[in-house]
Amino acid sequence: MEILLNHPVVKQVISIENSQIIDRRNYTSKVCNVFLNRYTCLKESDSFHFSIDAEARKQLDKIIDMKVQLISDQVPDDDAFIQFYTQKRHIGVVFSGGPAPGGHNVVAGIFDAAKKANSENRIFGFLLGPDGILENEYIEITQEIVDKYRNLGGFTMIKTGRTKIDSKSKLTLSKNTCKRLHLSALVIIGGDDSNTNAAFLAQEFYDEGIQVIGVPKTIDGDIQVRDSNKTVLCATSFGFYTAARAFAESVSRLSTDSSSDVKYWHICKVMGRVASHLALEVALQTHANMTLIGEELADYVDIKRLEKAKQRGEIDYTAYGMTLRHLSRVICDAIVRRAAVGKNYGVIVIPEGVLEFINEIQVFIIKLNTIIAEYNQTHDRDFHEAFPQLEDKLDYLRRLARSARENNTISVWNTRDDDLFHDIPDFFQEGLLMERDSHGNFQFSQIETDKIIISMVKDYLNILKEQGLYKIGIERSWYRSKMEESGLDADFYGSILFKNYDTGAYLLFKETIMSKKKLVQELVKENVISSDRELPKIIEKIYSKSVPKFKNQTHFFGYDGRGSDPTMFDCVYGYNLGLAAFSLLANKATGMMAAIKNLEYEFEEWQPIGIPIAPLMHLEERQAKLNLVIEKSLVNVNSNAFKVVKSLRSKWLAATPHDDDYRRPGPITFGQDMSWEKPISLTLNALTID
Ligand code: FBP
Repeated sequence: MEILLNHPVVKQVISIENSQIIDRRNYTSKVCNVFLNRYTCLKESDSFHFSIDAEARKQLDKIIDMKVQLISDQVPDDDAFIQFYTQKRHIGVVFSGGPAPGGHNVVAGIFDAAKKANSENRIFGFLLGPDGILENEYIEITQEIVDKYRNLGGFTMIKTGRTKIDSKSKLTLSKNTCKRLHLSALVIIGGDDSNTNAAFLAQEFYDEGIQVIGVPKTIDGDIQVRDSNKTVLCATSFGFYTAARAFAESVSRLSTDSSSDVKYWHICKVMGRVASHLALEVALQTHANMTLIGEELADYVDIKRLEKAKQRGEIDYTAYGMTLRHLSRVICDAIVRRAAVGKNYGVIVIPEGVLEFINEIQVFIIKLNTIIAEYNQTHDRDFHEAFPQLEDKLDYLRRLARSARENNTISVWNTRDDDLFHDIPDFFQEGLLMERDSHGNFQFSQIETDKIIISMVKDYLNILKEQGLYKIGIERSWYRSKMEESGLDADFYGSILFKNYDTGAYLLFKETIMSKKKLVQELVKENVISSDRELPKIIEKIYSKSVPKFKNQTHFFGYDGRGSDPTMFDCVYGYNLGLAAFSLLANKATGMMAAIKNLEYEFEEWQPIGIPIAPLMHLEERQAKLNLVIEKSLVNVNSNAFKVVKSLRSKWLAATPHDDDYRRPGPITFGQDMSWEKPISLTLNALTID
């Protein structure tokens, strides 16, 4: 064995190094022009305004009036500036929340810029996310460590975690750690909640002179910053594009497979906790047959239902918003339409957060969030510890509802809620009652959204099948040739069997012919065969071909794409964010988010900036309390990207006899000489159409 393992070929093929990884490590990112200069400074801009929340002014008074800072190379010619810029610093960095491709490059950017300013600067990486700060667990980031992870995915260098620094004692622990390490600055690389945290830390550390800078990270793409005039300051977070491309590649491969063996519907759930940005980008990248966009469902109005109610002189409020039942009907309609042209296969993309936009589910999520949070606030034990099993939780809910009825009090959970909740499958009940994350967010990735939707779709397809409305269209030329081969008159039988024999390129059996028995009855009725005669074999064969079998495969694309090596876009974006973060802290900024304005345009137009975080905050209910948080950006249904997807929806559904319109984005590639691409949604949204 030893000899085999030491064989040079064996050693080579099982090595964890390969040319791709080596190329990635050796690649030096392009930098925005300002960073070519030895020093950078900040120019305060008065062009951008925010409407400030009164509570944010109250809680974050020390950092609320900060302005957007443009990073510039027009540095002042004075010693004090140079002295501060180049002073010896200890900088802490931490990843917070889910991994996002490009994160290692942010650290590399901070490291390179810090060493360029002063080779004695030291960078400390807190381990396992904010827990590392609280518990003073860190490593010193060296040149060797940085070079090992350059342009590679994951947050493996120092790992990550979801702990929130949200109490006085945690703020104090964090301050102690920073002081112990003599940190002059802390950089938090995280999502909306982590940047919210960064603002509170900046406020807390302000008097100590410890600066806090945030960096916009999340594959979800829901940190987008616009000022009150809708000017885009940050078009997306780093990591979004890589995850979208990775998901798109898998979805595209499934489109290829599905249109080859033509027997499966692939149901692809893609990550994105609430916002559907990832699903939208995947739609643009792949032209999957159907893509649900949660934000659109929330705006849905059932006009027919409204009109019916109007005739009765009533207003039907339930017509506003989408129900699960209606959503399953919409999906069935697409499946039935494709089947009618012989396509009993396809690909559907479902955003993991879609349930957030479904009326009845949203109500359950809000109510259960409140119940769990209230329980945790009033009891010593956590709700999930107190009620470990589903039955225990259901029992608690039942008691809540019963007590409200018996005491005639208004409760967040009443007997109607309880009855409705009991009608949904166990696994879904379990999902809705699952533990919330440390920020009180519902964990959509843990719920089998696809399974819930597909089980309803299957039920309804069976009904449509029984009604004779779900059938596979039979290609006219195939039908003719088979009938001719059997010596039967195609036209004679055609007008008896099919409802569209005069016009259809794909022939659909009449709705009344929904079983073999009904087929025989029809032919007997038309005096084609006598009741004791057998059905001609070829007619039986043609009929069998028209009977749909709905077969599906479900897939979840999330953690795989999140762990992908970054696209060139995210490598360069991440690295420049790191440089911007250092520039902000070397210029005394705090409570700022490093960002790149004009990300949606050519690289030459990228403008590194600092965005004040406090003015982005608003009050939101979390864990049954109103909290200041950065607002998540959802898909704008008036954006160009959404409008393009909406208007090409029918083309991509391809419920026509023609070919499907699938797009192949191809794999994420890496090469210095390769032109690098950016998200299609960003490009579309940047277009101004008069
Ligand atoms: P962040 O917002 O922290 O970047 O995480 C986003 C995300 O990847 C979501 O898309 C997904 O719903 C969630 O994290 C999964 O969380 P976890 O990693 O805790 O399972």
